[in-house]
Amino acid sequence: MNAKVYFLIASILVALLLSTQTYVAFCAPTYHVAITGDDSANGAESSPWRTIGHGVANLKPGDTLIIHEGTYNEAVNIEVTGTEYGHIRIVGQGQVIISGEGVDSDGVVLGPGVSFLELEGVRVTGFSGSWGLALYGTNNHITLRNIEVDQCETGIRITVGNSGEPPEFGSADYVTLEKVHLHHNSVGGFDCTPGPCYHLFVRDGEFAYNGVEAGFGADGFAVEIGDHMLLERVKSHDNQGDGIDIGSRNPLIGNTTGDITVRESEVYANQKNGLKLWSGGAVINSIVHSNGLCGLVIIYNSNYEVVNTLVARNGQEDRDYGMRAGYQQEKGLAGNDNIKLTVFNSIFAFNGPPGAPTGVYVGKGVTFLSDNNIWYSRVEEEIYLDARRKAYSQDDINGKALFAETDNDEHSMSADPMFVNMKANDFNLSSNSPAIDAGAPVFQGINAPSMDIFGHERPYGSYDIGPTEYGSTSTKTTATFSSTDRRTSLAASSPVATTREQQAGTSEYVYLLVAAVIVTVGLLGVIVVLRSRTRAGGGSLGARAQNQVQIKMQISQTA
Ligand SMILES: [Ca+2]
Ligand SMILES: [Ca+2]
Repeated sequence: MNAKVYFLIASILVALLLSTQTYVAFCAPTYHVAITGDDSANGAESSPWRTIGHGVANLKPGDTLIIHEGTYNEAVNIEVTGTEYGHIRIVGQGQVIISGEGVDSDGVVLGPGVSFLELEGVRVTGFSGSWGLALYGTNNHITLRNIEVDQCETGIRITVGNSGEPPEFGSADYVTLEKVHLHHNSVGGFDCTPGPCYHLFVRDGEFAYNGVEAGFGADGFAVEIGDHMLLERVKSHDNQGDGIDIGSRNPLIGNTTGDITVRESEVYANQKNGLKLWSGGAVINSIVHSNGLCGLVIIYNSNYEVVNTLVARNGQEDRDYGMRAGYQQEKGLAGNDNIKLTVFNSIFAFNGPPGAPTGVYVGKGVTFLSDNNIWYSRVEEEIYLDARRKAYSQDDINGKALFAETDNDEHSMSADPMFVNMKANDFNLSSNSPAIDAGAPVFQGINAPSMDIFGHERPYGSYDIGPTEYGSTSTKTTATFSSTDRRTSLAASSPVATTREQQAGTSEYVYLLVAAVIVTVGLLGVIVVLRSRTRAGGGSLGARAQNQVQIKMQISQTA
């Protein structure tokens, strides 16, 4: 290449790099909002702004806005977006409350197209007729961390539009909720209606006491359409509707990967069903108990896995099943004639009162694969297989009649799992529990998880049945996202399943790599120019170029 052209290109690249990305990555300012501030100030720590809305409107990619302790009585419309290398961060310090008292609009809104943004450390409360926190659509790479939303109509709403219709402003992708607590909202806790939500990660969330004033079945956590979802260490309880309800109106059923995982989670005391999966998914190391209707509901055609999970004491009020798969009445968008359900190392116990239907209902269209489970709900009708129009009793399970007829449950049993104190909701295993060491390490090619619901190492001795591993106390250091723990399809998407710190670290790494390459190219350009000058005896253009390079190199060293 012509040396001068080479050098010119390199110089332009270096200049562009210094003027934009460097600024974003290393020089982006931090602004401040405080209740003692003034919106005509400059937003510095010593002269903060007064309103969050004004502060947010002044942000650029890479900026951070610190909200200082206090109650802010305003709706916050966020219309500025970050970029891949310049996330916008809005961070509450101390107890920050965004109050909707007297405000008649949604509380905190990420407008259409707002992406690469992180919001953390705020409580949104009192937007009583509106959504507390909303992503209106076409939002991606959003992290919500340490957020509490209460006393609103819906806690967090993602996408805008009516159920069953396309979203008004597009989908939401790569949304992470960490330590989000949504409670006492009058309609629902978390609601992605109409959706879709793709790549949704929820960790350490709590969804409780939502919908209690609505008088109808509002769920703690609901996604109407979506795929690639991971919920871990989530608690959804005491909601008026279902605890967790995923994929209820998914028109892509049959085409989705069913890449939905709920693990190390607790779903209990919801008025309606515990956990409803409409379009595939895995339930691992989880507890579903004391829900008014059915504990675990599996509906449309897809693959489902239930592993090391406990389903207990559901359907007491409404005489329902512990689990039902492919229930005939649940028809609608898609079929229930081709469901694959694999269940192992799990406990189904004390579901339904005397006189209730069977412990578990398995529909005609379900390919049911089952082993190393404890079935202990109904003496005479433990498992009903609709394809055979036959209920299997506890004697059929223990006497191997079920195994002889179906090839299932060779190593399963009907026996009291011996919880420590179920009345007090303590579902740990007693020392004499038959669940201890009675599980399998692998079934149908699916590995048992290498930790239990507490993050303790599994197995301890042999694998236990249920979400806990008796006697194990050592915490796994890599508690989550071990590819061996997870389903293959989810492992394939694992690069996105990172924490914000990891994402930021990756972005910076990529940025530095790009910078290093460009600077190297620039240096090569200098060398080529210098060598060509030596050969050619120099020239005025070369001398100017050399000066430019020297100046730019000085800038890059001090940037
Ligand atoms: Ca529901
Ligand atoms: Ca064990």
